Amino acid sequence: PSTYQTILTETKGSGVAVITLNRPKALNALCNQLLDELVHALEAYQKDDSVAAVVITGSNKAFAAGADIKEMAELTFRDTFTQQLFANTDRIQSIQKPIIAAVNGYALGGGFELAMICDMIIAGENAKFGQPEIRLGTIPGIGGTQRLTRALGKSKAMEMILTGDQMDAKTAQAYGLVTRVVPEAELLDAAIEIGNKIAAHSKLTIAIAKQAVNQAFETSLREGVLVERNLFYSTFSTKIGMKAFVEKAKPAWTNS
Ligand code: CO8
Repeated sequence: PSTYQTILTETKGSGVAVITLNRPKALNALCNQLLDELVHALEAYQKDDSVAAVVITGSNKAFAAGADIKEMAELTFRDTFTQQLFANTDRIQSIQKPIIAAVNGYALGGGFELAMICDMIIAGENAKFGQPEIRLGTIPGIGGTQRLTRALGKSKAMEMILTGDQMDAKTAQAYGLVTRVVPEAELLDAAIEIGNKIAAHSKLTIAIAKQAVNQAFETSLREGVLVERNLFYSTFSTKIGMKAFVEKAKPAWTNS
C-alpha cells in the first residue's frame, strides 16, 4: 500500500479505512493508475479483518473532476473497446464492506459516478455534482446513465446528462442522492463517525444487509423480497445479538 502514487490510505477509529484520492494538480481526475490503485486498495481492505468500512474522499476543491480527459483524448474507439476502459470499476461493486463517499467540491463525470458506486454519499456544503460528458461529445461511461436515473428519476437525470449542468449539495440531498450535508471542514469526521457506527455491528451481518439493499437495484420486488428473506434466515446462523439482548449484555461480534 505504501507504494501507491495517486491515493493515500490510512485507518481511523475502530476499523474505518480512509482512501484519499490524491492527484491535486489534476483535481483528482481518475487516470488509469488511480483507478487501478483504488480497486487494489479496496480489495485489500475487503480481505483485511480489522477493517469494517471504507471512506473514499478527495480534497476540499474536488472529490474527483472526472475521468482523465488528457488520457482519454489519446484513445481510439479500438483502444477503449479492446482495453475495456473503466471495466475494472465493476470490481468495486463486488466489495462486501460498506463504502462511504465523502464529497467536497467537484464530483464530476467519472468522479460523480464513482461516488454513486459507493453505498452512500455524504456531502460538504460546497459539493457540486454533475455529468459534464456531453460537453466533451461523450456520455457517462462508469454507470452514470443508470445510477443517476435510479437515484433522481428520469426527468432530472435526463436534464443533468443532456445539459451537463451541475447540482449543489442541498439539491442533491433533497433528491435523496446524498444522505447528509455537513460543513466542509466536518466532512471527513462525519463520514468516519458513520463508519464507526457501522464498525460496532457484526461485520458478517453488515455484508449481508449491504447485499440485500443492493438487490433492490437488480430485481423485481417479488424476487428482491425473496432474496431478503433468505438472507434474513441466514443471519440466524449466529444468534449473538439476540442472545445478548435477552441477557442484557453487550454483543461480542467476534468472527460474526
Ligand atoms: N481530466 C484531466 N485533467 C483535469 C480534469 C479531468 N477531468 N479536470 C481538471 N483537470 C486539470 C486541468 O486540466 C488543470 O490542469 P492544468 O493546470 O495542467 O491545465 C487542473 O486540473 C486544474 O483545473 P482547472 O484549471 O480547469 O480548474 P478550475 O477551477 O478552473 O475548473 C473544473 C474546475 C470546472 C472542474 C474544470 O477543471 C473542468 O471542467 N474539468 C473537467 C470536468 C469534466 O468534464 N469531467 C468529465 C470528464 S469525462 C468523464 O468523466 C467520462 C467518464 C466515462 C467516459 C467513458 C468513456 C469510454
